[in-house]
Amino acid sequence: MSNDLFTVPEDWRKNAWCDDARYQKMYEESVNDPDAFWTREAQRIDWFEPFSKVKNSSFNGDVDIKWFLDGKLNVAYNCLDRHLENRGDQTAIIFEGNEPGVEEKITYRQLYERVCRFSNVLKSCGVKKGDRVSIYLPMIPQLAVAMLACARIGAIHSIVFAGFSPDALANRITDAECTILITADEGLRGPKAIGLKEAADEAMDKAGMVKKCIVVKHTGADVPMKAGRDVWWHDLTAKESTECPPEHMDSEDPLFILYTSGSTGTPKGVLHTTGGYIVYTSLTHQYVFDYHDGDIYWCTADIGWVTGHSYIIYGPLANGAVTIMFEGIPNYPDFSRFWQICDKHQVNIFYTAPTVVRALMQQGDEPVKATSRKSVRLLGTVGEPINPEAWLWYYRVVGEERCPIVDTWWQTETGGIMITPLPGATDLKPGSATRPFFGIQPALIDKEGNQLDGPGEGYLVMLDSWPALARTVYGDHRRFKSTYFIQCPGTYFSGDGARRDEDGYYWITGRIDDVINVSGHRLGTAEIESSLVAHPAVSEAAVVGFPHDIKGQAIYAYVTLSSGFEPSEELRKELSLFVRKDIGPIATPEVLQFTDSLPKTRSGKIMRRILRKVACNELDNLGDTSTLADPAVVEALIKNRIDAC
Ligand code: 6R9
Repeated sequence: MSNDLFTVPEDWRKNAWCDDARYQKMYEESVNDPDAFWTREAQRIDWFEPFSKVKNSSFNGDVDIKWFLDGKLNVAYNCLDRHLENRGDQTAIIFEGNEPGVEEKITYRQLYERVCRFSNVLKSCGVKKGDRVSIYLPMIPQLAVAMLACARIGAIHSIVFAGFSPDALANRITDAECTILITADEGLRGPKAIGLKEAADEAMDKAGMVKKCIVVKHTGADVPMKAGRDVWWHDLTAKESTECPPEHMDSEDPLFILYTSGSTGTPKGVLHTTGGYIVYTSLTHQYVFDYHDGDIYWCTADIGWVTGHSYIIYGPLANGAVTIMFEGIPNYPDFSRFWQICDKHQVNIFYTAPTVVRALMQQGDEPVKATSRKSVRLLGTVGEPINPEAWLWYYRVVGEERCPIVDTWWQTETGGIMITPLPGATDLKPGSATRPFFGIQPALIDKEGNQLDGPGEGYLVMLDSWPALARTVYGDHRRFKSTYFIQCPGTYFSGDGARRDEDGYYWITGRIDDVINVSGHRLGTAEIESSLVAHPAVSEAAVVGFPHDIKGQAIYAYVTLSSGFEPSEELRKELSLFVRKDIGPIATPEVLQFTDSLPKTRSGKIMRRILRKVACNELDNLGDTSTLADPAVVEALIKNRIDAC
């Protein structure tokens, strides 16, 4: 990967929450004396009743994980009520609509009142502590209100990304046994309106168990309302009071369920609990993003993903931050939109995904340079490995070499950021998520389960628990154990591969099921993709392995081209040679297919499983394709596939 080192700028070292000496000291304390560390850090949260013990957790046997035992608290209280005295009139959420010019600033007091009102609505619909509530909303303020209202009354929210299909929604409603669904008439994504109520109706027909559907009037589209079941959000809230006492929750009472797909089976309902989750998301939000009072913070994720849960809503609001919720997409009305929003709201901290960075990079520098971005002082990425070329473009063009980049590695299951630079403490290497956060003990293991010392490459595991770790898979604790805790007994198995270099920095190499073994040489798909996208003609690339008689596995590369380049036999040869030169002959793609787009989930992750099936000609068995953003992409891939098996 890249050998460049970007040292911590002097002003960052001086002004950040944490310089390197402080990082070392706090990290050591966090692993050597976790009781002292977490007892202190938990004081950032207001507890109705103090906890009696920091943790009681075991990765063996039945895998029982408990943090801040017997503590009583409420997450909505921590995100709202406690801020009213000192920052009631401060903005909590800046809503930036799909259309430029549509915006709303919501203060902590206003948010508090709306949440209380909606908490009373939920109660009058019969929702009680422990009940599951399904939420299928676009990125509008009511989504934040609905989540916090659930947290306030002790209901467990299960948010389903508004881009998911009716089938996906129905499955999630059924799995979590939700009798309440909250949706909107329509969502807006750039020039398109998405018929959410229509999709919700189809899902409710399938799932059957929904008794009440609360509908937000967002675009005003005419939607059918089923008598006795469907009710308007504004009708219900109008009648309710703006006071609602927060439920006293135990630290280990569930806060939310969020579905995530793994390499096998149906999506898992990952369950997070109350105390540990809010302590950890608040702590990471402060240190990783170096959040100071008054900063304007923007995470571009959708709240339908864990990144939005932890770093648009819970972490930032627990810290009394100003957090932006953006409804639209990066290229509407044009490719400058993100940077225009940064200028308009004077954003200081900007957090997005590598796929977005690459898509914007493909458009060249002009859309970025047309804006100022002077307010921005920190950039972040999450979701997949960022190739050094994209990192450098983000750093040079977007951040004008002034803003550190925090490449944050974590997962739905981990609840919060695990491996990451701290901007005032960590020298950066493009493509590396660098070092563990406080309390996190990563290790690398080989195929036999032996722990590796020093530099090396292996499976990434965690040796001990941390406060925001998921506690179970909803309704299936056995699956929780078998997915994460049996591969290397006594550790949490992340499913990712990683390399550790001489400085102890971690480089995530991708999901371990993405490793390709060519003639006995292990190659990370990320490595080859990174090489391909370094070529100016390549916009995006995805590689998979397919069975090969002699080599065991060979490499099938799917490539989308940058504008101005056309597929040709010459270019195909040139790209193969380029990778061969960059990594070595072993990494030369056997097959290279040009394609207009890659199959992606709606959160932008490339669905390699489908690419593997296409490469292996297993076309009658593509598996679950319900999470695809655009199913038409797969048809085009199949039509143009190159037979090499
Ligand atoms: C937060 C989130 C988790 C998987 C994870 C890994 C990949 C996330 C990454 C990264 C390299 C990073 N991933 N962040 N890979 N560098 N900074 O994305 O959660 O949707 O559950 O995905 O994403 O493969 O295992 P989730």
